[in-house]
Amino acid sequence: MYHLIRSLYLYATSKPEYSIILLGLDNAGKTTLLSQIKALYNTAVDPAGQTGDAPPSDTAGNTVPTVGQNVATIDLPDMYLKIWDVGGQMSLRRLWTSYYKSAHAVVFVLDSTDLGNGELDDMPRTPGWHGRKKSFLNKMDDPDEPETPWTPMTPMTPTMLLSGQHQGRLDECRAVLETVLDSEDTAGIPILVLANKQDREDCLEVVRIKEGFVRKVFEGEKGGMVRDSRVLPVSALRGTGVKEAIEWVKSRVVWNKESRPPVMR
Ligand SMILES: Nc1nc2c(ncn2[C@@H]2O[C@H](COP(=O)(O)OP(=O)(O)O)[C@@H](O)[C@H]2O)c(=O)[nH]1
Ligand SMILES: [Mg+2]
Repeated sequence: MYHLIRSLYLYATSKPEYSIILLGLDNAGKTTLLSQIKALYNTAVDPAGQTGDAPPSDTAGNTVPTVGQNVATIDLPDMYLKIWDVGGQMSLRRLWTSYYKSAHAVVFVLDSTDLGNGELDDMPRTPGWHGRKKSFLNKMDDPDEPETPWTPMTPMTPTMLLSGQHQGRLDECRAVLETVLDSEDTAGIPILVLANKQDREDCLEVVRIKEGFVRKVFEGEKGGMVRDSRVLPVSALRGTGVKEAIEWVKSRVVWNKESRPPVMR
């Protein structure tokens, strides 16, 4: 009888916990985003003890490059969201795979000011291309790899060089996103791509990021299976769009709970 009551009590008081991983290149704004999420959700208590809307944090952008991981759990009425910010520097990216199996969703953060014009080469073939496209990340391991992994769709002109119009870290970003999509442990889990730093004047518009970059990567040979995905504009620094992003993640992890069940807490 005791056990039955205890189980009923635990059932009635527990909530599902879903894990989310924040991925993206270093400097994309992952740590800022996590601080902003904490500010918007965890301190949202007004003097009457009621949960309300907290103001965005002014200090969320005071970050240092992440070594190791930051983690925060936000306590929502119907679930816990445990959000992992794992460092984005090249040397730390290989650790990401250890988080994939237990993740219920991936949030991939892009720096919208570091993607050049956002145009990917449709057919990224070089003269030595022989039927496969190697990841930028594996290039150094492969002696057969042609020297240039892919050529830009719009060749650089002297005017572009002088005006500073370059591709930013577009190719690196593509390679990293492809590696995430290519892993069998992320197969089928929802992926939210956040076009961050939309507060900056020099940012690339979200529609160009969506059509020019994200769609091509998702539809490319490394895009893998059809999956639940979305591209949303945010400013992690100001907090704009952050709640919409969390709402999308919340609805999608619930949708996908049959294939990746939450942990009950
Ligand atoms: N203007 C602007 N700057 C941002 C935004 N998000 C992050 N940053 C800045 O970008 C830099 C890198 O941010 P950080 O969160 O450390 O990136 P991480 O390496 O992905 O964790 C910091 O100087 C942040 O203040 C944003 O939305 N707008
Ligand atoms: Mg960081």
